[in-house]
Amino acid sequence: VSERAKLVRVLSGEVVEPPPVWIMRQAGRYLPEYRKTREKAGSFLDLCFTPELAAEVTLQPVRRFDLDAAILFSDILVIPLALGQSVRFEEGQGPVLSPAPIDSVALDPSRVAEKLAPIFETVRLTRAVLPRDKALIGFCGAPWTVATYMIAGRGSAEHLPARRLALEEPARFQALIDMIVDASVDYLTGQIDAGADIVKIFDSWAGVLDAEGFERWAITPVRSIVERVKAMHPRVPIIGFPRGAGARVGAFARETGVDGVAIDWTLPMRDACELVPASMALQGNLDPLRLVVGGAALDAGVDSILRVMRGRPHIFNLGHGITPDTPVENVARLVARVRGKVAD
Ligand code: 1CP
Repeated sequence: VSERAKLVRVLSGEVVEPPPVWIMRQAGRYLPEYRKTREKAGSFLDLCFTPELAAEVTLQPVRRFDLDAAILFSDILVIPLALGQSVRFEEGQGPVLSPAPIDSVALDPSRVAEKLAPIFETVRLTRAVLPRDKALIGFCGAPWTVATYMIAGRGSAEHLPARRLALEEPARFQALIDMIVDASVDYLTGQIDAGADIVKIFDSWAGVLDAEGFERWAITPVRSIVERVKAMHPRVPIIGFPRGAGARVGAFARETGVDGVAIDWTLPMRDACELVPASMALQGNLDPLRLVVGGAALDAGVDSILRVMRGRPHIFNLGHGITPDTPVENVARLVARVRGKVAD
């Protein structure tokens, strides 16, 4: 009988001390071994679709820092790609999608699983070598966040193009969201069938929505994905990340059916504890800048989160992704600090 990964235990409501730790965007440019593999692959998307290399970069941070979880190396924007929208990643300026805005009638939902097969192979290769006590996290973007890129064609401040379309042509926007929901269910179940232990839904741009928009475009589509994935895989825990939701994490936690909620660094963990039912796992929420700066700023940030979260089901993480300018030695310091004794 294999040992259940600590992350899985926490997501079933167990308190594990010290808490398990992993880092959002833990495979990436701050790591010299990542930059080397990335160069070998060519483009970022070539790396995502070459299973041997993607599995290698998935494992690199776990090997170096002995983290409690690996997260599949892929991207949320492989969904528009699998639906037939063109996606490129331009050096230094992020993703470019075309044509944009795109309408659901211009997309082809029939070949999503087939197009994503290399990514499922990455999961298989990774799970085969990852120690059993480490969780493998699969993921997708939440439909709202994916739609913001499909409509604007790139990352956009305030996400005005998608917000505007949702208000002006809600039926048309709903059809796009529904198509992303279907594709995301295929993406997640393909990862679970290939060996993912946990899945996470990233709603990185949930915070720009108003009250009605948050219910309709953040909560409802995530609830559909959770219901459908859980109907097939009731024992696989799901983490939601409604970034920027503030006090609305309470509604998100209660209404979507997720097992755990990732908290961004702007919400005090103390507030998250009051907003979210006590049996639910919380993940987070160190400011990534404290990890860049290191030293006392890092230690104080870690200690204060550990103190607040003592006695609650908690997964230690950053409040958003690690940035490329992060010194590698600060990551090692973070992991040691989380696992060491906390001075009162
Ligand atoms: O090689 C490179 O420099 C490309 C940079 C990069 C990486 C390392 C991109 C482009 N994506 C990824 C991998 C990635 N993306 C992972 C897996 C690896 C890991 O976590 O270790 C994950 C989970 C994501 C998720 C993702 N992609 C999100 C949600 C999480 C978040 O950070 O908010 C989003 C919004 C994206 C879109 C995206 N992909 C890449 C970039 C630069 C962006 C952001 C664009 C923008 O800021 O609008």
